[in-house]
Amino acid sequence: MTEITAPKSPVTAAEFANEIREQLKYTQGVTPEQAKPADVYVAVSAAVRRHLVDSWMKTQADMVNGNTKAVGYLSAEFLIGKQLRNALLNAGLTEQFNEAVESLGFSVQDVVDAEYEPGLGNGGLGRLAACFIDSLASLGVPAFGYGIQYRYGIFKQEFDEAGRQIETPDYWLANEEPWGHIDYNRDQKVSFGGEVVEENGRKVWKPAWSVRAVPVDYMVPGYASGRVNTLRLWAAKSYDEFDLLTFNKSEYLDAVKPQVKAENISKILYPEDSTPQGKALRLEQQYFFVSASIHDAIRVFYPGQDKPDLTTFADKITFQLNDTHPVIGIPELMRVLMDEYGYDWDTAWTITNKTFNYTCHTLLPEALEVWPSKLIGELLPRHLEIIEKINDQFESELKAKGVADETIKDMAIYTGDSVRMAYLATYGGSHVNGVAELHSQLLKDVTLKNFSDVYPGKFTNVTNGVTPRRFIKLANPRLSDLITEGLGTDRWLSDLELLKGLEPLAADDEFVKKFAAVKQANKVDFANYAKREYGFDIDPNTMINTMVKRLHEYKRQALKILALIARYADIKSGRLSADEVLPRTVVFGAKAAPGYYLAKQTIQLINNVARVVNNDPDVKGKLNVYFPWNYNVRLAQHLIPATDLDEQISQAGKEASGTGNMKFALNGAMTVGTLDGANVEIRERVGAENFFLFGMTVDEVDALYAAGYDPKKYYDANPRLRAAIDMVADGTFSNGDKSVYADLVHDWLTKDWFMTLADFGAYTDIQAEIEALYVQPLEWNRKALINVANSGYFSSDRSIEDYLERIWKTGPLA
Ligand code: 26W
Repeated sequence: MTEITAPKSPVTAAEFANEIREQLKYTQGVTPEQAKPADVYVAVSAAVRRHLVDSWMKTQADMVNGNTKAVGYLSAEFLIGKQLRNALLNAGLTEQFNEAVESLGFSVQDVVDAEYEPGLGNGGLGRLAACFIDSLASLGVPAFGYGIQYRYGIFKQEFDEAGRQIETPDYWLANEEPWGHIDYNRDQKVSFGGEVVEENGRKVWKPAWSVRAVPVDYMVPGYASGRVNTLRLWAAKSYDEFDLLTFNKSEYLDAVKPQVKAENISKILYPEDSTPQGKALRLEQQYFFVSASIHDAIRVFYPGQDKPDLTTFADKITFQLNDTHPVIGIPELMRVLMDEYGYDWDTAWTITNKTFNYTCHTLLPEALEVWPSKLIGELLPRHLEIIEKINDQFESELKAKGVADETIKDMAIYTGDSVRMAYLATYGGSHVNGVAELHSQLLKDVTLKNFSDVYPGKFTNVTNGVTPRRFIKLANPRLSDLITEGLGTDRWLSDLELLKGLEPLAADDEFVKKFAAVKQANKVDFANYAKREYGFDIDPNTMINTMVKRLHEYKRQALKILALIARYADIKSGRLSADEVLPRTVVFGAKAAPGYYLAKQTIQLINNVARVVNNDPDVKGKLNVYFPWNYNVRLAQHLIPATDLDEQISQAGKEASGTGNMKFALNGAMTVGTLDGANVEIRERVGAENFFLFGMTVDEVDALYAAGYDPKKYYDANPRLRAAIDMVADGTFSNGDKSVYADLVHDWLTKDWFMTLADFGAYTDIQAEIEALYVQPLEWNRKALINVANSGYFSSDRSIEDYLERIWKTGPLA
């Protein structure tokens, strides 16, 4: 008997169909006959929301009235993906939805497709935030996600004729968006600029301008927890809709200027990934959402109190700073406590220090935000004063601890010219964590070494995780059913370590064959999807080899594409005979930051390698390359379950964690990867024999840098590498035009900062091992199944449990 614990449906399919009809009639004003799929989508969404409202309200009431500390997850990005399927799952309405929609004469596919994916994040950091709020709700922990409702999300990526990336605006709010509820009555005022004056011996900030922060609330339903939390995304509105005086002179454009300025703040998500741009608007965004959120928390937890006792604030809520983006919250809470509520510095500091914790998501020094003091001074003059004072206090503290003057200088939060947000976060909060074991170790040993020497107790690790609801249950229903069959229960969806129970089944050939059949069916599905959405002709009987992530030099898409070119050259030159070649379909997905030149060249190169290879009869059926544009959560949900081999090939010591790697392992792909980020822990758990490891370690990388790295040596020494680079240089992938990739080639041969060339040999060598296994489907799938069985640790539920225990010191509502 299989034990089913999934949420029970509150209504029958017929009842749900009636609810949809009601919504169509009373909210949208259409009959089912007049309705389009998009109408049905809106109606269904509204109907599901209604099923969640009672739990939502009860969760809020229990949170405010009880004694369980809440979590405020402050993040500039929440890459939540489509909402409908997830809401249906957690409301226990999936089956009813399928039946009801059909009974109304619509196709489920059309209705689901009508939802436009909100792209309110760049990549891993934003998606992690979305997984974390899902897990918090599923564990029953009271929590707010606090962020920004950007009107334009991450750009839509297209490719032009030449294969170059073109960015177009992502106006995701063009049609009715049924999930976000705008709450005009719980707005907050956020101010900027002006000056600080002394009045009666007190500092008073006289700002120059203000914007209205209006919350847009998204329900975050837990899975089988009966709890629904809130994702509160702030939208910026103007106070002076327009300046009437100006308008009367019929200078319309001038009249709407203040409105444009205010509303610009939440207009667009910055698409930079890993290199912060010191732009005023970005600091405005950060302060905007953080200030509104802090005031919102005070409003929520001290309802109706003019003089709340904020010495208890840190017992009501703990704020997690998702990277440096919300770190301006530290001086903001200081300011609020001192200037708005009259607390002295020391009391304010104690509260602030207890309230905040900081997660670092990078190892690239250039990705740690540093703001020019001048900019902070102009935009937030009072905050700059407070930051200076924090820095003074910090220096005294370090002196008292006997830290050397030179080191104190290195550790400065405020240098005079600039403010280092990562240092402010480390000193201003209680805990600092990295996002995988190796990353947390490197933070202590390298990036934040001085801080970890002085405050060793602050540092901890929480390895990232992903939500099994979206990335297994919704993305891969076939595998979900097989897991439930294998384990005899569906409880694994709330306790992913139960997957361990599948391990004995890896010895059962019949079960492994079922597992292989799931993968094969997913590959067929994906081939159909790719045909429908992109016009690609993918052969599902080839190995599907995927590399999806932001395009960045350190992630080394270049390594993959060079190896691919070398393989192509092998076949072309006859070095490899056609029947020696294992047929492979390589799928890339990646967006490059619009101003990141080498990344954009790499995109162009991939597209053109795809064009040449896919049109060459000599390699037909042996090697195909596809680059579906606009990689997003939706595409991930289709592609990951269909993948045989996943690429996690960053230079060791550069990828903080990676979370795609976890999604692939959980969906039964094998991984080829370096000892970097969470790869290390994945390999430890699934077993070295079930992971394709290659490449230099962190220590080897460091040693090679120290010895003086010369990429040209590798080019000279490896004929296959040389042939591949020469083909890029000689115009093979640019219709004979040698100039197109000249800069990329020049970089490889003279700089190659992430040592792509040095790892090329190891990377191509491991391919033989990969292919030898792949031709034994039973053995390949046995190993893939062992990957699934041992990846339960990588549930974001476990990450959240670690945060609760190590950092937040709170738990589920009673
Ligand atoms: C301000 C510019 C900027 C924007 C984003 C700088 C840095 C970032 C992020 C730190 C980039 C990011 O998404 N980091 C990724 O975070 C994931 C979740 O922890 C990790 O899995 C990835 O390894 C890490 O690159």
